[in-house]
Amino acid sequence: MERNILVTGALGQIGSELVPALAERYGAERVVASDVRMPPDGAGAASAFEHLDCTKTQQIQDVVRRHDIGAIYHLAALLSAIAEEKPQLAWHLNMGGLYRVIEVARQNGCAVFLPSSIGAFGPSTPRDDTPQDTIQRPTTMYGVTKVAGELLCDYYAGRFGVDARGLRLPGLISHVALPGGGTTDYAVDIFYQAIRYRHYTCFLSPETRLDMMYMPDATKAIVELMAADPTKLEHRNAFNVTAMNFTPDELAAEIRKHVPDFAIDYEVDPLRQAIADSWPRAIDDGAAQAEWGWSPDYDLASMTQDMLEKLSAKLRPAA
Ligand code: AKB
Repeated sequence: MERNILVTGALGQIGSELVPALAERYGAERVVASDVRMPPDGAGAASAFEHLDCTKTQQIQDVVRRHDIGAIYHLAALLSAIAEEKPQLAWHLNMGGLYRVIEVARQNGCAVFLPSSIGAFGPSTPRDDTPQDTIQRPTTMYGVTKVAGELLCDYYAGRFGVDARGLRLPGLISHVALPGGGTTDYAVDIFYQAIRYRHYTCFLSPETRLDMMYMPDATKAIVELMAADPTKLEHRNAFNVTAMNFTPDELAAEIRKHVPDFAIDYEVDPLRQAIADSWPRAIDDGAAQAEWGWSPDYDLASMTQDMLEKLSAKLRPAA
């Protein structure tokens, strides 16, 4: 019989859409959602919800054994800006959580998915067409935990045979759950403000170019990577993946095609600007394309149109 799937950090930006995607592919009865917070409405698309603090080994062990878990999608982590404000907590949660999860995975024969990030690169990395294998000397605590996480997963795969896989995700755009604490969060906030007020004040400068992806593509990438033939995966723990890259100015221009009176101005936040300036402008995801057939469905135009449609419906006052 197939073993079950555990998602940590299930109430976060990725988890809110990954749980339904996993339930659709594998059946809701096989998916267990967990988070350190309690859900407002029960288990949602999963069969069960567990209150789980990933810095507590015993709690992870109990959930994995009780639900006969065979794969852990480990999403619980702090994002870049909040990690830079609270570096000690970021190390404790991002590294301490991963170490405990992968140890429990080793003991129980589970596969592990880990989201890495474009934040795993730093100012000495080539910023355009950033190769899959290149210099990784990040200058943020978030980046330090992401590179260390990639290496830890490689180590557990090589040393203990843990089927650990991962993606270097770009900024993620979603109409379901807010990100909270990231450098790329502007690309979500801007849609809420465009619909509500026709105006947005951006915390990154107009020409800051970063890779981005719409959440349906991100959940597709995660699900497809974990289902991929392991014999074809050379870079199993840290595939560059992207779908588009743009600047705040270019995103505002695209929104203006649908909301003609939308205006943007800029009040640059030095912390988040410095983080963005240390990241690549455009990464090369050729290895993901070659090794497991990665191909996104959404570009800037189709993402913008879908975001505005879905968010307008969500934010419309009830009749
Ligand atoms: C962040 O901005 O921290 C994340 C990321 C790119 O990893 N969205």
